[in-house]
Amino acid sequence: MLKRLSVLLIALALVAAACGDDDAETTVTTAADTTETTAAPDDDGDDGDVGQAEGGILAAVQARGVLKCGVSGSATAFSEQQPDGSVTGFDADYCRYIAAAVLGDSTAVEFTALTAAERFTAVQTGAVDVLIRNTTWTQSRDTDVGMDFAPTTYYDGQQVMAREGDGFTGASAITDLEGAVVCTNAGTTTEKNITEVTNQLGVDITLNTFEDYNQVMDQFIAGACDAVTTDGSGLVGRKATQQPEGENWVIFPPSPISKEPLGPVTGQNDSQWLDVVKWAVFSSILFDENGVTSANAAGRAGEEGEVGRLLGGEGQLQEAMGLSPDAWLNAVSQVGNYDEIFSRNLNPVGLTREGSFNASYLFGGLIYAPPAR
Ligand SMILES: N[C@@H](CCC(=O)N[C@@H](CS)C(=O)NCC(=O)O)C(=O)O
Repeated sequence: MLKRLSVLLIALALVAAACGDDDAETTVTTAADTTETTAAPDDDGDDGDVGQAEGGILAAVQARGVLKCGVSGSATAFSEQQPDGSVTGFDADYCRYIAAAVLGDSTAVEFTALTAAERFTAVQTGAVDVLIRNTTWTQSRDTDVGMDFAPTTYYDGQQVMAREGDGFTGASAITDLEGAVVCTNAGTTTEKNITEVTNQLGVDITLNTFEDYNQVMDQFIAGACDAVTTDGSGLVGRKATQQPEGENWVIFPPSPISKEPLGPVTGQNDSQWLDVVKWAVFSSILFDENGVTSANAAGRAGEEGEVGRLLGGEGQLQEAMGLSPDAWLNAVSQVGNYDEIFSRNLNPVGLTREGSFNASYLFGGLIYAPPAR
């Protein structure tokens, strides 16, 4: 049933600082803040659902036939632009998973490389439909900055990387950074955490921030930074790909200085679209829990119960959310379940699930999805 909703859009005021970061003083006024919404009663007599109106992002993606996905493009193993222009990685595969679910084609993705500082403005302006870019779920981003967060796909935490030759080890502490030049990228939780933690500990560092992480690493390799800091996964990826012969980079402290739950992001107040992105992630986790893989999904479609429902059989729920019954079948067949996506992209740089928060709850981790029924 079509919902009718007349929405008077008063200018969407995007007062984003030049770097578009998420500091409290950067006010991003969202449609919801400046909109007078008249929800006309629709045919079923309710008030109409804000966010499920005609013209939401789901309808736009279906009409366009392409998903616009914002990624980093230079985050090792998460989203890396290859010389031929293709984008590989864990985050890139989640873009493909959503495209396969919504459009039946995992290749129907237009990737946009975004710096950390650009990313939320890109969501607000509609330049991307979804942002999957090592993005930490925080209170201010979820509220003031105008974002909505899908479930966490990677539980991370911030650490520091420095040279063993400078006296650092994997057991080093933040206090060992006294007097160091520490570098990171702008518009991140990273710069705030390191500032807060060093202030709390009374450790004197010089923090230099750059627009993108390639610049940060160039400065580190050139010796202009004693240490770099970001999400642990990013440091592991950079060490695996950029550590020069004869040098040993060490990552510390053993216990990260912050929580960085990373996952897909949509613009706030489009709950139908958020549901699609959310359940795309959940379906990939449920397939992992149930041993449904890219190789066996088609053969398991006739099963009774949760697996059958997810794969489009009797009792399927995909149609009710605006997708085709075989949405998740297409996604898992073309891209794989959570474990396949994780292992394919992250194992090669040394990131593994076992014993980490990213293990399934069945093995003591935090990767858990609500039931599909
Ligand atoms: N998770 C943090 C940090 C995100 C971030 O920028 N991470 C770095 C390291 S993984 C990155 O994506 N670098 C790649 C780039 O700058 O393109 C946040 O959401 O603010």
